[in-house]
Amino acid sequence: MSIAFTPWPESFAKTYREKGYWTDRPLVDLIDHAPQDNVAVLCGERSLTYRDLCSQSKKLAAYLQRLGLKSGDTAVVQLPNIAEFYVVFFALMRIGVAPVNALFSHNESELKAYVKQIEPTLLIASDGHALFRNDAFFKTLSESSEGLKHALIVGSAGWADSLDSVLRLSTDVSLSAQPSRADDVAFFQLSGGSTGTPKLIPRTHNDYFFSVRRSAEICQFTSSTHYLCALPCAHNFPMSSPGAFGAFHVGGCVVMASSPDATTCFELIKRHQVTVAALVPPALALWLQAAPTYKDALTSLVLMQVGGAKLSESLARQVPDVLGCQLQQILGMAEGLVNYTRLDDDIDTIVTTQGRPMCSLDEVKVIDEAGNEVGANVEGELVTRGPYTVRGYFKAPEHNAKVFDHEGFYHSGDLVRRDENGYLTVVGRDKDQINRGGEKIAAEEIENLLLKHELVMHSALVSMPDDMMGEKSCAFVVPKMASHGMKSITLRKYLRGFGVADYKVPDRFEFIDSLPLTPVGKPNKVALREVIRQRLLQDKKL
Ligand code: AMP
Ligand code: DBH
Repeated sequence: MSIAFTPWPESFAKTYREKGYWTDRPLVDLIDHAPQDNVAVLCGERSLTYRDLCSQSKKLAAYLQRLGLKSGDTAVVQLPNIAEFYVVFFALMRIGVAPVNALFSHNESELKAYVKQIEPTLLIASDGHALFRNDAFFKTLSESSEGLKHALIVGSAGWADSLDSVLRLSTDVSLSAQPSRADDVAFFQLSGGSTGTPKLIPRTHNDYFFSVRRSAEICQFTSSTHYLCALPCAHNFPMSSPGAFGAFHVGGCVVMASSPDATTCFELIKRHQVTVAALVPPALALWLQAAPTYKDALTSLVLMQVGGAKLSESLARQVPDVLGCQLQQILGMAEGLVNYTRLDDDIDTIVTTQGRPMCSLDEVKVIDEAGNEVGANVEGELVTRGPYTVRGYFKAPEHNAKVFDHEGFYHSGDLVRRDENGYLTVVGRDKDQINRGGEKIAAEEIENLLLKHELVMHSALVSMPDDMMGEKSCAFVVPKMASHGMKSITLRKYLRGFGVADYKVPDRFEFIDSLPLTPVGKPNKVALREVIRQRLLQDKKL
């Protein structure tokens, strides 16, 4: 059985195939067709060749098949940056099981929401995460979703089957199952979101494979590429732009870093002669600070990719000198469209723009509020459709009706300017989201939780400027009683009680008597952002 999703119209699919963009191959070909003796993944002291990666993922696939998992089933996976992430991903691909790969920073609230949406059969997680040290949370999850029968845990928690033992002890690799069809859902990508519940993005083999292939080509990945995976491995950027999958596609090597921290990464770069790294701007800023002390550690690095949030021109300009390598900016989204500055672009284009779309069939329009296209260098909203941009979120008809128009264009909520050469520069955002140094927070999700507090009457979450992160989050709260004595710490604790990911807990709370409203009666977030900016100026925090 295949998983329901919004397909591309037949006429588009035909063009994408005719152009050779969709090749009808399953994603597992990324590793099955790679030179098997090459090293695919370096993780701590472990080194896995493509042969190892293939055989381990076959073992796991055979084991899961014996458990009864079948094509069309789904799984929730939450793993840190370890080699098993890829073993698991490709094992699931072999038998047509579609995972949601949660970020390791995700917590009870996010995992519950994913389980509710996809009703998985299987959970694969790590006992390195507090939620999975015992079976309590798994029990809660399986009570809410009756199909969720199986758990596999990395580590030695002892309450579920151990992934390590399956990979070590199992010998049977006989498989009767097949990958899902190439134009069916392969897995779900996560959206940064702007709504109360996080939306899932169904990605097909065909569309994702294309974006990986084309990205690897643009970034000139080869079998000598050593790619440092320092961002959370489940994120679309280090997975596919070109990311680990781009490295696999050309038989290159992925070096796993447990965090983007400069000292951790610099040691790995030196030890494994890393050639390409991908970061969000706050991590880049820390690398730039640390690099002068470690300069000889970075000599192998040829390309530094930066994306996920707006990079300032001043940081961008430092990269070639301080890191001794080339910069590439990327404006991407888990929904699809990815823009790259090209390796042979002039330096001004590289430091001032976020690149241009990766292929000629990416249709990008920049539109005004009335929906009309604006001219070159005029600000407007980026809307797009193309061979790897999805046509709808998973099971979200109402939200889809708002963000996908009748021609199938995805309205990104990003405000951009496009120059005469098609290069995009991000200038703002028209969606209710905070971009905390690349980590996206949907304002509504946190506002809804705050409103559940018995003493909260209204709440509005807005971004506030921050030197390091670009943006942080500030919650304006109107308490029910004027002399409330309510404290930030109370609300922080309250939110943590729901088990939301740490990065979503507001950095600052402001208690006010009423929210300023727009003419239609919604919280006036423009005004609130100005209020907090003024307060930060007063506090000399800006
Ligand atoms: P997500 O929906 O979580 O995949 O996040 C994608 C969003 O991240 C985009 O729509 C942009 O708002 C933001 N983004 C990604 N890359 C950049 C960048 N280079 N500059 C500014 N914003 C970015
Ligand atoms: O922020 C993103 O989602 C993002 C950034 C860079 C992305 O999805 C990508 C590249 O593929």
